[in-house]
Amino acid sequence: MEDTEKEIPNTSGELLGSVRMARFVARGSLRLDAVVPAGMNAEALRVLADGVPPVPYGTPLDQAFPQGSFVARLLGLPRVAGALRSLVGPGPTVDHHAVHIREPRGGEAQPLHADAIIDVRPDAFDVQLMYYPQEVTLEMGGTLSVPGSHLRRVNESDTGRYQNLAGQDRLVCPAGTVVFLHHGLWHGGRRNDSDIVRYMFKVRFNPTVRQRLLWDATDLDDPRVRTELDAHFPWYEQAAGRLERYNRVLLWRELTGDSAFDLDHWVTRVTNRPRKAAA
Ligand SMILES: O=C(O)CCC(=O)C(=O)O
Repeated sequence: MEDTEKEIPNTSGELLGSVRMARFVARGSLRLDAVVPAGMNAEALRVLADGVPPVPYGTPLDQAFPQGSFVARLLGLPRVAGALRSLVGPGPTVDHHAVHIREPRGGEAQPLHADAIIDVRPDAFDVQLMYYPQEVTLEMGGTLSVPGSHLRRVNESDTGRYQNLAGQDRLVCPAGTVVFLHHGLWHGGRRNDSDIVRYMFKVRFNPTVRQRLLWDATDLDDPRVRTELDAHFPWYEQAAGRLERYNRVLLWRELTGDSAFDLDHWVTRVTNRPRKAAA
């Protein structure tokens, strides 16, 4: 594909550092509180109520939303653009987008799910941006998500029978918050028990470049990178989330190109296939 980087409306923005990338790899999400200015949040309530025209699957980002439109400006905000570029690189395509409206005192909580079908890509991932133009209170039923669940691959709502999991996160956030989710993260909209309509705008992005060292990796050797990658989440079974830590190592190796990286020898042990003949 032609290098369209210079035409992309969002610039490289403010790139993430390695510690935040490692946190994303461990948690499966990145939260940017109140990154969208108040004026744009007020505008968003009108724009989202009117609906955002659909775009065909796989539309290059620079062609998906008209220049100067609300969504183009949202995605061009330096911290939003920088996070997106750090995660999926320059020139992503828009998989799809949707305005999610949860009516006041209406509807039901969504079952816990991962979007789309099981997607086990070990060396690439999509991200979903979720934008909340209003302050979201607990009553408004913010999006539920389960930190660290994204690498436990499930088919859509296989997880729907789980009502509550230890350590789950019910989003409560200030207006203008943007959250990026790894495509595999288990999540679901909660019931809105307030009198206020709750809006959320979601866009899924597919990378078009290899997801390797796309962030500001000058702090790659910071010891907090390893601490983040080793994070434990309360829903893991007794074995302390070995499978999750194992899968994080695989992903971190892909993202950095460091094929020797490991935590507690897990991947080194499992990938050990000596070829040397015995003397
Ligand atoms: O409404 C929400 O908070 C989340 C909805 C959602 O992510 C979904 O429908 O997949």
